[in-house]
Amino acid sequence: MDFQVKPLASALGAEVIGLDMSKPVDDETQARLRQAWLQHLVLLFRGQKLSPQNLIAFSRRFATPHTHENYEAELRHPEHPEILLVKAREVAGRNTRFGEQWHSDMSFTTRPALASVLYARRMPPVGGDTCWANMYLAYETLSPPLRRFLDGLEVVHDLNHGTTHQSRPLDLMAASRKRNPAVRQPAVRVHPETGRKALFVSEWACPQFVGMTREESQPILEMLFRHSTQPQFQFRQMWRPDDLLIWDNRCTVHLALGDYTDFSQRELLRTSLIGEPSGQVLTRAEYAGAYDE
Ligand SMILES: O=C(O)CCC(=O)C(=O)O
Repeated sequence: MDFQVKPLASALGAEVIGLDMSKPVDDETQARLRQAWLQHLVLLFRGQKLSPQNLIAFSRRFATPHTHENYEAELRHPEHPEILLVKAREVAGRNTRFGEQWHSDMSFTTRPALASVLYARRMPPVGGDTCWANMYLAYETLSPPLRRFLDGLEVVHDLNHGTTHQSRPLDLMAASRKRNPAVRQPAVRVHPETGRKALFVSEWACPQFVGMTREESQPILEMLFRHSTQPQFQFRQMWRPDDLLIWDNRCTVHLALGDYTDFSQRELLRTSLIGEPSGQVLTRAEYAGAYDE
């Protein structure tokens, strides 16, 4: 099957032109798509008319979709637990959006997502873009001493560290922590398919390095968050309805911009593809102070 791949930014992101992803794809085409994806990290397919089943079938060609047991039930599609409903909703009286801070999906679990897929259903006329940053470049552009320092380090990934969760009442926080206890992850991961190293820290999830205090960790982490998300490492997606996009969570972080006011206008469907095992759940002793007694 014939298709073109058009880069959309210098750092990452490309559009695939000429394929209808509601139809089956032969093995050779799928292998070429995977190569393009590994090279560009984010692939966009415009104008796709997909049913939930088509979306799951597209996702399954890359890896097994997660069924999202560790997410709140109301976020899951009522008939297809492989699909998350990505839209703003009210939690404890506050409008909450998905992905308000930079993150890599499910990094706060011991099976961080290999990839995620978003399919745009409704979009506001302006705003609501999503940005991705290339974490290979983030790692490779650090100085050799800092790379050596990070190579041996582990970092805490905690879903409840994010600002969305921090503003929740304690009972919701406790339920959330029960579903997703904090984990330790390598600060630098070797991508299993490309062999390249990528920085694995994010503003949403990472309060500190393992074995270091928060006071010691925070200046270094803040520098890494700034460094890794600088504009020249980014691709920005301006959504249109029927856009289908897949990204590699093993070497990117992303952020949803909240610059729109009518929350009912934006809705996407997401699948999360199960990744390689990584990290371990932290004990209370290892992550002192973060658990509410
Ligand atoms: O709404 C978006 O654009 C992105 C949502 C997001 O961050 C996620 O699904 O992880």
